[in-house]
Amino acid sequence: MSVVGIDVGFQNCYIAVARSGGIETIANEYSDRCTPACISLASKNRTIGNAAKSQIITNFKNTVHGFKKFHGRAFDDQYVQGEKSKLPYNLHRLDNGSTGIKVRYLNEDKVFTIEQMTAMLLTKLKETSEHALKKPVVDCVISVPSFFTDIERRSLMDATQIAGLNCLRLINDTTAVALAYGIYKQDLPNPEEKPRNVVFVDIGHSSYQVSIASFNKGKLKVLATAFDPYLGGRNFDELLVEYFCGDFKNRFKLNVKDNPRALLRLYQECEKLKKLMSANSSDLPLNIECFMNDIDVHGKMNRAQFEEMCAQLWMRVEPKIYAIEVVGGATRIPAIKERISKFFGKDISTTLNADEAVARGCALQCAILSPAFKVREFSITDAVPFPITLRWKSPTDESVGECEVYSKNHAAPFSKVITFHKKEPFDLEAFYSSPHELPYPDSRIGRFTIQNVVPQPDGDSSKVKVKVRVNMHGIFSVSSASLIEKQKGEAEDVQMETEPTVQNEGRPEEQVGDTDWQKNISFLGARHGGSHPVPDGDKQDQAASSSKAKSKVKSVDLPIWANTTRQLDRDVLNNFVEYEKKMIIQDKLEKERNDAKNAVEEYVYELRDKLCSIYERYVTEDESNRLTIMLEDTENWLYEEGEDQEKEIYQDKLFELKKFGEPIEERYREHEGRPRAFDELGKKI
Ligand code: ATP
Ligand code: K
Ligand code: MG
Repeated sequence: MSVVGIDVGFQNCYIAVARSGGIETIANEYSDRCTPACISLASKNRTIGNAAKSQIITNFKNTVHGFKKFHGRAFDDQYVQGEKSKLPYNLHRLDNGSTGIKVRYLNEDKVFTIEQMTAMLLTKLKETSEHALKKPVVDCVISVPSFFTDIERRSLMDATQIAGLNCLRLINDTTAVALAYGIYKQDLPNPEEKPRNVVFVDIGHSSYQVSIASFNKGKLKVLATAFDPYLGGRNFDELLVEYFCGDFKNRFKLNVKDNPRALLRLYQECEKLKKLMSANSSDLPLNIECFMNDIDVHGKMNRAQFEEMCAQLWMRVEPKIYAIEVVGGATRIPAIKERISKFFGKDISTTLNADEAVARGCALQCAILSPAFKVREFSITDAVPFPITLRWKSPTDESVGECEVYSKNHAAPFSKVITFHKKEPFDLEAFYSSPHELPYPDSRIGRFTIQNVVPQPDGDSSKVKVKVRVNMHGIFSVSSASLIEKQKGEAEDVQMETEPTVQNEGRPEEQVGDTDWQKNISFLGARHGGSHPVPDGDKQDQAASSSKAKSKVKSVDLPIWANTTRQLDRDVLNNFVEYEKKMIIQDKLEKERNDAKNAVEEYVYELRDKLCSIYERYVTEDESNRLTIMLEDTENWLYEEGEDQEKEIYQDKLFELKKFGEPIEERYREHEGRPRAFDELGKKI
């Protein structure tokens, strides 16, 4: 079992793994611990990560980045439409209304879903971890913005499946940071003592997340979360880009926005400038050669100017700050740090690695969930970011009702059992209670039909127990339902209740007793936690047996028909899984083909070099001339008809060359080896 944590950022991804007893962040094939969230599609393959990032400008129409927040969003969504106008690649409306990305791939127009795009990225991250761990990676924990709604989380989960990963938990970014912070702390208060409260701030490229967590020995509980899903480092880049677009229009008469390549270059340069300004308060230059119409442009900016320009954005930083621990690339901006510190009235702390804390937290969570890995017991209770309401109705029954089953900041994961009294199948509709505070346009979560409900033999309503749950991933579901059959002579179940009752479900030892909440609704249990992956509903038996007590009721499981908005169909998902595998093979074949070609090229250079140096003494002039011509021909061939051939053709070419090269190599080695062998012998004597 692999222990891998992945921070899938809007711009930057990081991987941490458990290795030789500790958690470490690992580097990719470019010795870079950051893998850009970037995918470039081409006529023969796709490139992902660093290699793709270097194609942002050259292959701008087919190089995809900045798509993380399209998960679960309709094409017509306001956010998607707003982004669309700024993106160099094309978005496309899929048949089901969701957002697709249209590119040229393998010389064809192709539309990929967002799940497929993220799966591509995950494939790369999976391969990087497999390379580091030298074994297959399937199990992992992946980070997600705390404000992601049900649909966005489901969509991300689909992506993990397409990539062949088994995501044990989607963990909120700031919860991962809290775990990375707390698990090694030796001085946390004892369980019965007053907890230590810490505020975590993560400002990345696209969003701003804050959470307050309380710590005691062996556990952390997220008390509250807050966020601005639309404020991050990119907003500052955008302001700089705007400024220089205006500046270049005035001084150089250039319409940068009409030229996607120039605009992308300007974005890159402005991001660099922004980073430089974090460390420097003096005037800094921005120079781009051959920017547009063969014109070199130059401009300048300093921190004070920048801060003035961003006045609107600083205001958005302030209201939500209570911070102590800050992470995320954009928290390196001095003015941001200043605001945070000012608001809080004390110095902020940056004890965590700003770039890697999320990934490390993910890996730690994975290690905790892994039975194969020993790690300190640490329980994590997260918070529900948006309140969830359940509404019920039957086809004939007039009684429509609803109740908020999860309040804002309610502990999660958490299960509840709701008892209904029904004579026929009925529908449950789950939705977010306060659409206005939702950073997503659709408050629906899903519709769940409780099937096979029948009256009792005597015509009375049946007692139906429905279990709802916010699971490890922060995803809501109606996980099970059962009909309690009345036994003859038992008075207990005969009483008629019109209102359903809600019970919290939890481990018996954690029961906190009844808490009156609303008329006819009582809370009985506690957190549904524990430190092992809990598939939906598997605590059912344990919970049922503990609450069943002495009564001899018979319960019958009821099928549930679930219709959650915009989740991929099984068949569609399976097709995507197969297609991802095909693309992986295609990339592998293309790599082998390129390697074979490079091998020919390298051999040409190597042999030519050696012919006029170390091999000189071992070839006749005639032989050398013939071979030199042959090498030159091969080199020309590589640039002409040999530019784009099958792997086998390159292998044959190399074989041909080696037929001439290797005998020389042998003669050389024999001669060179002889005196050395004598030396060795001499030493022994
Ligand atoms: P998100 O968390 O929104 O999904 P992310 O995780 O990809 O995004 P991070 O890697 O945490 O984002 O941060 C990237 C942002 O931080 C970029 O906007 C980048 O320009 C900015 N950044 C990085 N270093 C600095 C610096 N020294 N000064 C200013 N900004 C910086
Ligand atoms: K990141
Ligand atoms: Mg991030």
